[in-house]
Amino acid sequence: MILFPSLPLLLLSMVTASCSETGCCENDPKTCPVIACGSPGLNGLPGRDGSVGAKGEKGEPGQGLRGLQGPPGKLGPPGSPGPRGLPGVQGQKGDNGECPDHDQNLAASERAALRADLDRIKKWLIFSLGKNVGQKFFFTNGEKMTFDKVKALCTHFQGSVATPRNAEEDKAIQEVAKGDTFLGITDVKTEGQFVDLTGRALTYENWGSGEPNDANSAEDCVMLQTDAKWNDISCSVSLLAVCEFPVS
Ligand SMILES: [Ca+2]
Ligand SMILES: [Ca+2]
Repeated sequence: MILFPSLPLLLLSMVTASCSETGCCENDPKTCPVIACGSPGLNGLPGRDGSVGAKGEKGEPGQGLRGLQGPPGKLGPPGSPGPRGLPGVQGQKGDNGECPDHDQNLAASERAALRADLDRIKKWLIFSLGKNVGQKFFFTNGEKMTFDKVKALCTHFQGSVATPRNAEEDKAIQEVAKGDTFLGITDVKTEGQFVDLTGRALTYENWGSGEPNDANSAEDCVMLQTDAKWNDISCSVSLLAVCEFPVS
C-alpha cells in the first residue's frame, strides 16, 4: 500500500484545492495556469554536456617574460663542392732571392749530416740483408717470384736483377740469396746466346754440367743454384729475388 503519493501529484492536489478556495480561476482559465497560482516548482537536474564546439582563433602572444634563446643546432652535412674556378692570371717573375753565406754553410752542414745518415743506413742494410762487392750492392727481400716480377721489383727500387760479372760477384749473390735465385741473364732474344738485360755479351759464366740445355725448348732464364752453378730454366718458375745497385 502507498501511504504517500508522489510529489507532482501532491502539488497538483494542493493547487487545485487553492483554486477552489479562492475562485480566482473560475472566470479566466486561460490566463491563470495552475502553476502561476501555486507555489513555484523545484529546479530540475542539470542537462547533459553539449557537443564540442568549433576550434577558436589563435590567441594573442602572452604578456609574460620571454625565454632565453636556445643553443645553436648541430652542424649540417657539408654541401657538394662547387665547380672548379677559372685559372688566375700568371703572376710576374719574382726577384732573385738572397743567399747569405751563413745559409750556404747551413745547407752544407745539412748535406754532410744527410750523407752520414745515408752511409750509416747503407751499412745497416748490408749488414742485415746485402753484400757489397766492388762498385755493387746486392740485396734480397727474401721472396720468391717469377723473373718478370723480379725485374719489376728491382726497377722499382732503381736497381736491376743481380748479374755477376766475375766470380767474386757470383759468390756474393750466392751468399745473399741463400737459395736458388734468378740472374739478370736470358737468351730470349736469340736462343742459345745468353746476354745480360742490357743486351751485352757475358764476361763471366759458371754453367753446371750439361747446361744450358734449353729443356723442353722452354728455358730462357738463368738460375744460380745452391751448388753455385748456373742452369737455364723457365722464366715462369718462382725463385728468390736478388737486385744489384751501384755504389754511389
Ligand atoms: Ca733458351
Ligand atoms: Ca736447363
